Amino acid sequence: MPDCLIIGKTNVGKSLFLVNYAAHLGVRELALERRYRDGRIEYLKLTLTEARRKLVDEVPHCTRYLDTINLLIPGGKGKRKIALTDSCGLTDDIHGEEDVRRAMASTLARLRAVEVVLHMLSAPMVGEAPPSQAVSELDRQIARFASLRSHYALLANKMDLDHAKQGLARLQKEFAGHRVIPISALERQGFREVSAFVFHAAR
Ligand SMILES: Nc1nc2c(ncn2[C@@H]2O[C@H](COP(=O)(O)OP(=O)(O)O)[C@@H](O)[C@H]2O)c(=O)[nH]1
Ligand SMILES: [Mg+2]
Repeated sequence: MPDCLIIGKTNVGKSLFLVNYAAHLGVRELALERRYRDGRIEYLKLTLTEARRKLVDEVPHCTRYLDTINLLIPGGKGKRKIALTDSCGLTDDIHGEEDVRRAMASTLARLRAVEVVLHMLSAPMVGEAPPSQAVSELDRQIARFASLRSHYALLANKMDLDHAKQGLARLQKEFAGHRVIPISALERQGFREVSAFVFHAAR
């Protein structure tokens, strides 16, 4: 089964996307495989409400493990199975906490191993920033690295917010040549386009 990784900075909406995208695909209860850095694996069953409460955070924080769910992605005449993993948010600077640095390292290790990468950015953040700071070096490196080895798409999230359109236009220019899919994890917009991309990538 192809592995698909959601990667990006903290607070861009990775975890909310995981939950709401699963809901959009008809999942009513999330069966999560939670992999800790030391190799320990925990299996959790969460309702969508529980998952949103436990996984999504307004205060930027780091998911210190990799959470994976199996999904059936519709497309064409059939469905394809993928394993979708939510990862620890990355930061531009070296994080002060050892634990977080290690979690980020596991995210990068996973990035090397997966077939499909969904690289998430916050479109309003990109739109609001001064042009020179709109896209960070970290995001450029993820794009460069991931697009060479995996099926790669950039998800421009939070399209429901102000400045998102401007951010999307910037992303399309900065990442010309890459697939950029505008979405709102909150309002579940753009999910069919994500499915179309993942379905083809997962063949
Ligand atoms: N308005 C809006 N808020 C969002 C969207 N996606 C995520 N958020 C919010 O952004 C914050 C961070 O979300 P989270 O999924 O925890 O981000 P993560 O750190 O990348 O996993 C939470 O307060 C979410 O409710 C979106 O599409 N629109
Ligand atoms: Mg998260």
